[in-house]
Amino acid sequence: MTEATAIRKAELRETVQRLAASMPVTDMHTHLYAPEFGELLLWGIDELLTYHYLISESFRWSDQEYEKFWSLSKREQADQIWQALFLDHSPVSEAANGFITILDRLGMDISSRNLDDYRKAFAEKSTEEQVDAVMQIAGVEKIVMTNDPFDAVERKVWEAGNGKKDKRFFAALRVDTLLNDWPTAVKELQALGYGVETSWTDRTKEEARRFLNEWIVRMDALYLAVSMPGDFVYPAEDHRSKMIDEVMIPVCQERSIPFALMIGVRRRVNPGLSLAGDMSMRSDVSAVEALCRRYPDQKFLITMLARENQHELTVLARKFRNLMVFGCWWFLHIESMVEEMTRFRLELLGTAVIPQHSDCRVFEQLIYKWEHSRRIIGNVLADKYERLQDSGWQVTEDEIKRDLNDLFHQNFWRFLGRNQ
Ligand code: HDL
Ligand code: ZN
Repeated sequence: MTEATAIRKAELRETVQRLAASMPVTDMHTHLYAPEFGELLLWGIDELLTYHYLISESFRWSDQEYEKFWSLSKREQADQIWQALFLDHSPVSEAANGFITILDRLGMDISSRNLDDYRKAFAEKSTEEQVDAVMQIAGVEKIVMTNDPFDAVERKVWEAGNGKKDKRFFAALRVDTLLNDWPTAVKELQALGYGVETSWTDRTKEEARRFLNEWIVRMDALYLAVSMPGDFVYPAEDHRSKMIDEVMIPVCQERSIPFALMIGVRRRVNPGLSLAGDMSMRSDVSAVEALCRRYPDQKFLITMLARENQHELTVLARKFRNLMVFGCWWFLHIESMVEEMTRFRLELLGTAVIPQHSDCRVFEQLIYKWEHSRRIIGNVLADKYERLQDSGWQVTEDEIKRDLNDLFHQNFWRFLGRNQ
């Protein structure tokens, strides 16, 4: 080992943080859209302030009727949330703090606290300019969307052949309705010309497979995705197991794409909060174990929502190489949980994990979600490299870059079997 390539211990942490802050990212699960998707791409101050995370937090300070809030304009809702979470109380939550990070990195005068000035500054940008600026600041090179053919607005974009114009954006085919609301799926599929019926006939299975195949091809979908309630059990004598075994796995195998399961949501525990009313719940990791064992040639991207499931899921990933654990999802995308999960994931899996995705819904969120995560992941990595150095193992700058590139980009594309 030449002296030149070894990094002195005193510079190691700074080197890791510098590289972690600038390593290009593939954000493998978001609710963002390419500019071609028009109104589906959310950005700007009022969308940021009415992010469902902030809506639920603002109600902690308000006894306003839910209906009253929902009857307000988006700007009025944003004003109300700004007052409650930023002016009346310090913005210390991850989502509120993140909003300030966004304003600062976009060059706003944070000391003014003048929301209308911020609105004016944002209004000077076009959608394309904001998308380019945010991806550059956040260091995000590639974005995987969440794509639902049952969404009429989105379907039009794909049918017009505009879904794949921006090469920075990739599709994931979202199949929640097929798994979690079959009666509705039957109606939607029939309306789209697929000969399915509620009863599980051979024709129904064939037509459901045709639907998935056609949309995977149309979108060039990187993976099939579903979010599952925490009470998901597998195998079971139920619709979900039949849909997974007889439709989804065969199609994923045919198309050689992973199946992503995001497990542990309990939808609408407080219906008055709409999208902000979902809750997390402990899930059964043995369902994932059963899938990975039954289908050793099928790749599974898995994330779970309950903190209590994280260590067990990470241990399971040691047993199944077709299981790739990803992200600190939703209520786990907070600094304390990202720190805790990243630490034991590296300690149990080395760098063979996808430590983070953003789950962004509003474009500028990329800035804080990735800045906060990069800092934490870099810090945990630096601890591990320092311990190696104490034992005489000299980590080089090239090796740090390789490890960070694996974590932020290459592990995902390698798992897909695609080079990017
Ligand atoms: O189901 C999902 O993909 C979740 O990420 C939900 O969209 C959730 O509402 C969310 O935005 N989490 O960050
Ligand atoms: Zn999501």
